[in-house]
Amino acid sequence: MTGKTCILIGAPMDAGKSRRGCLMGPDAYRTAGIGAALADLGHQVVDIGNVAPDAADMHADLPNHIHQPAEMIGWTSSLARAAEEALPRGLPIFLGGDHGLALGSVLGAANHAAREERPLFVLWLDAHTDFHTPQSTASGNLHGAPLGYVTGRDGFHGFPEVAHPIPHENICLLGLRSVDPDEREAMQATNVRYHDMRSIDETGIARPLADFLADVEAANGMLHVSLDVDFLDPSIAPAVGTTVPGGATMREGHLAMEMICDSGLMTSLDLVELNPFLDERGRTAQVMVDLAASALGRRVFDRPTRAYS
Ligand code: EXY
Ligand code: MN
Ligand code: MN
Ligand code: MN
Repeated sequence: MTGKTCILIGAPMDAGKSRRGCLMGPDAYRTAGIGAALADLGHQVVDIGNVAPDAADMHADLPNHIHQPAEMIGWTSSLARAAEEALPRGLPIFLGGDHGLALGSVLGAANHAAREERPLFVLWLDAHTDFHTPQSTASGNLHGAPLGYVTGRDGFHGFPEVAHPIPHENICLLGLRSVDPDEREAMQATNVRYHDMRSIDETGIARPLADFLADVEAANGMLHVSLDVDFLDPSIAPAVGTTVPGGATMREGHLAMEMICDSGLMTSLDLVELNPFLDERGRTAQVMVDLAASALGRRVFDRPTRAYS
C-alpha cells in the first residue's frame, strides 16, 4: 500500500456513559506507539493532539436520564468539524474516548462524503448495535446511540443536524452479541446488514465482510470503520467497561483488518471504548494498535508462498 497521511485525533471523552476512564485512551494509544507503528509502515503521521468539546447547552426536549447531554452535543460538533477538516488532508484516526465520539466522527465523514459526491459506508465492529435514540435508551448512555443518530433517527434534540443520514443499506455490523429489545426491533425493520456472533461462527468473518467491501467498491464509496474494543473477546481485550463474552478472536480481528487494508477503501477510522484504567499492563491498548497497523498495511509476508507442483 502506498503511504497515506494518517491524522491522529485524540478524543478524550467519557461523556457517553457513566463509568470513567476512556478519557485516558488517547494517551494510552500514544504510549503504546500508534504513531511509530504507522510511520514504520511508510505512512506520514500527523498527530493533531486532543480535541475539546464545543461549549453547548442541554436541550429541554432531551429526556432527563441522558448522561451529560450538553457535553455530548459539544463533542459531536467539535469532532464533526475535526473530521471535516482532516478528511481533505488524509485519513483521520479518532483515538477514543467512548463510542459517543462516533456521533461526531461519522457526522463529519458524512458531510465530507456529500461534498465529494460519494456515498459513505460504515463498518461497525462491536458487541452492541449502538442504535438507540435518546428516548429508547434505558441506560441514558449515548455511547449506545451513535448509529441511531447518524442514520437520522428522531429525538436527538439540540444535536447538530444530520444533513446526510447514512442509508441503512450502507451499514454493516459485525460481532453483535448484546442487543437491547428496542434496538433489535428498530434494526430488524431496516435493511442494515447485521451479523451476530452466531452467524460469524457459521460463515466465518471473511464472507460477510468481503460482500460488504465489494459493494463499497462498486459504489465508489468512502468507508468509515468504527472499531469498538468490545468487538473482541474479553480474554484478549479486557480494558473495556462493556465486556461481553464470546467476541471476535485475535485472528478474526486481524483478518478483518487485513481485508479492509487490501480493499484500499478505508477513509476514516475510530478506535473506541478503550478504558486504560481497566487494562492489564497495556495489553488491550497494544492489541488495538496492532489491529490499526493491520488495517494500514502490516503483514507477515508481502505475498503467499509459491504452491508446490
Ligand atoms: N445497549 C446498552 C445501552 O444502551 O446502555 C449498552 C451499550 C454499550 C455501547 C457500547 C459502546 O458499544
Ligand atoms: Mn460501541
Ligand atoms: Mn460495544
Ligand atoms: Mn428539538
